Amino acid sequence: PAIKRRQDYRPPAWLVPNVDLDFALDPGATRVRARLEVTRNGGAGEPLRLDGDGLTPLAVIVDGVAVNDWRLEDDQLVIPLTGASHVIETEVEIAPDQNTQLMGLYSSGGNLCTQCEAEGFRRITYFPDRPDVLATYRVRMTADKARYPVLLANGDPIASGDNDDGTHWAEWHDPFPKPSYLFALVAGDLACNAGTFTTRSGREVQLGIWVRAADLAKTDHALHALKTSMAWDERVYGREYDLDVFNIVAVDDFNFGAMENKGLNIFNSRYILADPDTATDYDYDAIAAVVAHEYFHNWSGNRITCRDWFQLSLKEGFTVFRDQGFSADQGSAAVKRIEDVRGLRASQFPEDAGPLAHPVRPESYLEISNFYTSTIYNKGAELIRMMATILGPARFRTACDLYFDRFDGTAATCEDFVTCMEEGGGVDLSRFRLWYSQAGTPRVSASLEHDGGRATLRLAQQVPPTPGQSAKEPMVLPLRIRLFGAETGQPLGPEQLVLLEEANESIVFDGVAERPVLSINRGFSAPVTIESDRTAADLAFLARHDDDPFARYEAMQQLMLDTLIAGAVEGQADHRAVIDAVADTLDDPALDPAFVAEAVLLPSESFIGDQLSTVDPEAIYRAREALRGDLGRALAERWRNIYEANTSGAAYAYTPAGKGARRIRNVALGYIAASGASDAAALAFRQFEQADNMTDRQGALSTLVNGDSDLREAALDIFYNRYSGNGLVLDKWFQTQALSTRDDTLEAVAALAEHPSFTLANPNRARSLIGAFAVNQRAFNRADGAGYRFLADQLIALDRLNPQTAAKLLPPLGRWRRFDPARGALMRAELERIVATPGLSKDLFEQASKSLQ
Ligand code: DPP
Ligand code: ZN
Repeated sequence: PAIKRRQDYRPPAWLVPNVDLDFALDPGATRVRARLEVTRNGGAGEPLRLDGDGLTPLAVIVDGVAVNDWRLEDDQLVIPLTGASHVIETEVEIAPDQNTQLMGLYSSGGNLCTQCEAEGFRRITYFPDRPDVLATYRVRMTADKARYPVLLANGDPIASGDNDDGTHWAEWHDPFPKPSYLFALVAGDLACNAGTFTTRSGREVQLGIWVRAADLAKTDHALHALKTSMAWDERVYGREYDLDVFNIVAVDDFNFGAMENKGLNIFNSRYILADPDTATDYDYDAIAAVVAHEYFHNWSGNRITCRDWFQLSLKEGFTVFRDQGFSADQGSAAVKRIEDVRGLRASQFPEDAGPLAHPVRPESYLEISNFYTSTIYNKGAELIRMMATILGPARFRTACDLYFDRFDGTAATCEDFVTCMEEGGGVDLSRFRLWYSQAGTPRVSASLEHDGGRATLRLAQQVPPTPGQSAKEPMVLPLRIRLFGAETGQPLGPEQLVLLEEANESIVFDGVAERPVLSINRGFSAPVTIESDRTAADLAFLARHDDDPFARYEAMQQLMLDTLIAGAVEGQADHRAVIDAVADTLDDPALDPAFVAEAVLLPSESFIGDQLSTVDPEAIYRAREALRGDLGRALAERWRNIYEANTSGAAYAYTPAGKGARRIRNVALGYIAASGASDAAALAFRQFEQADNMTDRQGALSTLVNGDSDLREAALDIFYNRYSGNGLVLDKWFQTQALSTRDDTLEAVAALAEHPSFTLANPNRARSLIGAFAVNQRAFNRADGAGYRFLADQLIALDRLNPQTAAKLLPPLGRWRRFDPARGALMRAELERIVATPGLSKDLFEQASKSLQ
């Protein structure tokens, strides 16, 4: 297969200003007729090239005349054309029922829906399927009225009617030129939770959340989140909605979380459906964030799209940054920032340190689906955040306005965005651009010297080599810094924004009488790793006194991490400093319980592993369990008090206070269990039985699942039977068991893969068992390699159905350099087995072959 390169970009030879599509919808055989108005764009003599994937042309008509001088080159339909503009008509037949890849037009739960990003439209009809070809679409659908009473597409509905044969039809028109990846249609038996939103200029928008009738009661949260998002984007970015309708449809089978099709978002049902009995607080938060994300794409993605797929972060990084800002404004901004950094460290940092590392603007790819990564999304969002930090809020807003104004209606590049940040913000970002081209997480070492009244901060940065990039230049790192007096606990002067641009720099602070303690990278202002010479005492001091909540959390994490690393490497460690710091945090009445819950959680096993040159999963597990046990026992009374104090009789409410109480209570339950208390399982089981919400029920189940009490099996059975008809909750049942810390987790997961409720055909289900297991560091990395073999077997099977989802689950196998040679050899053997599999998709081939390098 051919590698695509960024530098090979050429403007399209033909444009398609208008397209009419006519669908005769049927799950077994859908006829698609397309009428394309094409106009030459430069270069005379170029034939028209239309992408197709698995299509066969039934007819090709040029300017009203059937022709046969077309040819197929690979999957492209090539039509010789002589003039400057023509009308091309084609007809194809596709089978939505057979579409297990879930790209293009497919069936889900008896309904028909589409997914076209990145290159799914070519599985529906012949078209120049690239994001810089913008067309206005008119779509006509005909379908059986009893089976598919609802027909939706992009834009506004313009006409509909009934035929004599039991079918009906509808026409939709989208006046905004859009790339083909934003095309969507839905035909189904769906109920609607309807609402309205009036934009600030007075446009009344009809909102609809479409689901199967039985799920209608679970859509209020999503509808509320949509209205809140619409108002937020007007207030914060000055962006208004632009059509008369905005529809969201939830489907159970979906590769992504959701898709921002113009006026017709299609969602994975896990990011729409919620009620207290079935969704956790985390689910509620995620639903609001994803609804906001897809809505925000209407401007950052749809009104301004990407010139080519190498620019994917232009829309994804910016839109993640926007949804992070939205979520921060809905509750605790500090806790949101902590969660986002935790997520970045769990997925992006390992990606940046492994064989699949790539820049935020990649240079090449085999399969674009493999580049919907944490680097494009989450590191991309950090790049926007750094520019916003450098510009400050007012100038950042001016620069965003300039970007939206200048590039509205076009397909733009990351470079266009940075140029607007420069012009609108009045800053020079020449060197900053390295963030788009250099992969790897920079490491910054910081040491602070104090001599007389002067403090000197020495900073050094280094960007590690990544595949294809052995030598790196120093980056521009915005570091928010503040010094605190070690004796008084008071800040020594205001916070400063230091722009570290060289490999080595020193910063001098005068008039520092007291010994200073360094608070650095406050708010996680740059996505880097900080190595400092701060002692355990200094970290404990910051965990108590820092006025930046993120820095306070971070000091605690660093203290825990140092202790855990010592425990893993030396087999034992002094736990007193961590215990004291956790006690102080628990005792501080000024702190928000949601923040406390984050601050007292230990770093994950994999994050501890990421700090070590060779990961020893057993030693890390033991060190972490030892510290958890000591914290549980040393602070036993506190955990009990917190547990009781946060057990209110009041009914479930999704409010910041309710969320915080449930969070800290479940953390306390975890520590009570870790202490080895004899009543821990009974306590968890009581919570499990009495819970009036999924957060408490799943929290209790997770605790029970790690143990070996009889109550474990009882709880799993009750949970399964109670929710056997609810796929989203069954996903939790599979996932909770796949994440268990027990010794027999692999055997349990292998048995679950044979469970009647398990299927690889549904991406959520596959991820809930296979994906969750592969990030369970100790279970997956069993010394005998059985975890690796299990994953490889599952991926090979999944690849035959759904290559995109299979490829997304491969990266844990590529971490072989991080482990001992014996494990490394076992991982490589499985990667080689995957690569050698006949008929492998290019998705999985790209991931596996790159992971071997
Ligand atoms: N649907 C995915 C997202 O919104 C891809 N655009 O990020
Ligand atoms: Zn997105």
